[in-house]
Amino acid sequence: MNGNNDSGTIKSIIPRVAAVHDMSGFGRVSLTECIPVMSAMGIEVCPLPTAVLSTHTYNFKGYSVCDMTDNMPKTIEHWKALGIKFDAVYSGYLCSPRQIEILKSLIEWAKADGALIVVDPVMGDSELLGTAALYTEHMAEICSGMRSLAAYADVITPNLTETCLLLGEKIPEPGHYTDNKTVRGYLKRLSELGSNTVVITGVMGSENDMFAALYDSTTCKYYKIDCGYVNRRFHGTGDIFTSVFTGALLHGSTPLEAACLSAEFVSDAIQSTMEHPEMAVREGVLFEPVLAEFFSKEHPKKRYIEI
Ligand code: PXL
Repeated sequence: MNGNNDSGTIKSIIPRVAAVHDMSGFGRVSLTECIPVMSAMGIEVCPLPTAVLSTHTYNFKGYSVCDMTDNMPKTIEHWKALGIKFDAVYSGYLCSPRQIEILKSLIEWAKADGALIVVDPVMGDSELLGTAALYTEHMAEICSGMRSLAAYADVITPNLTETCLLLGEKIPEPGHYTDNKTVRGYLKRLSELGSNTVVITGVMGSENDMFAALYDSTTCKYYKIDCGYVNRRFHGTGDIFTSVFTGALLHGSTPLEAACLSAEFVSDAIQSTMEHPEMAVREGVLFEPVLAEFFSKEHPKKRYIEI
């Protein structure tokens, strides 16, 4: 046996995820976070790049963008021909409206074989960008497609700005506080778009209270998960949150356990960033020093409450 399977399937040895994100060369987002984080969790990551950029788009001028839309169907066809089995499809930043339909075709194929579908509807962040909110102008064209993608997903993980974009609500001002009743309403309405599990990241309840909110429709319970407030803005935390969340679900965690682990990882990465005040926000969070130990240590702290 040489490992090549003549029956036309390539089974996963460890959990395998098709990761549909951009590759930004500098700035720690998307694939440059998803690959190392999920690899450290013992997950095989197969990237399907949506774009290749010199840097991400936040606070950089003159970045190069190579739109990978035309390459995506070819990659998917090759994967199908090889019979590669995916345990999950995890999508993030998309570069053109056409990528929505291409992604749906990948999801339909992988889901027929039982893959978990995680959609992070990456579009913007008013905490960083003010009420203009969108990462780039083309996100306005992608928004309705992101909403339709939710019906294909088991899990969606928008931040608060993306939540409002998906629900047609007013974009929150930076520093805006959201009460529990409003959070529950958002979670419920998002779940009605079609996914069983909904996480909203980057919510502020009050001063010093930064949390992720979770709705698990199998238990009909709502939770707040403490993300460890720090008085500074960060970029790229949503991508590491959802990478850990997806990895933990693939290892059998419940959504609540997965959300607590993700919040702790983001919080530790933020602490490590704070040790380097010379780091600009656009450089992302310094998660690399946290990676080596994080997934082998215990995580005893209780970080959630039911709301
Ligand atoms: O993490 C969000 C993200 C992903 N990909 C690209 C981005 C951003 C946010 O700025 O610009 C290219």
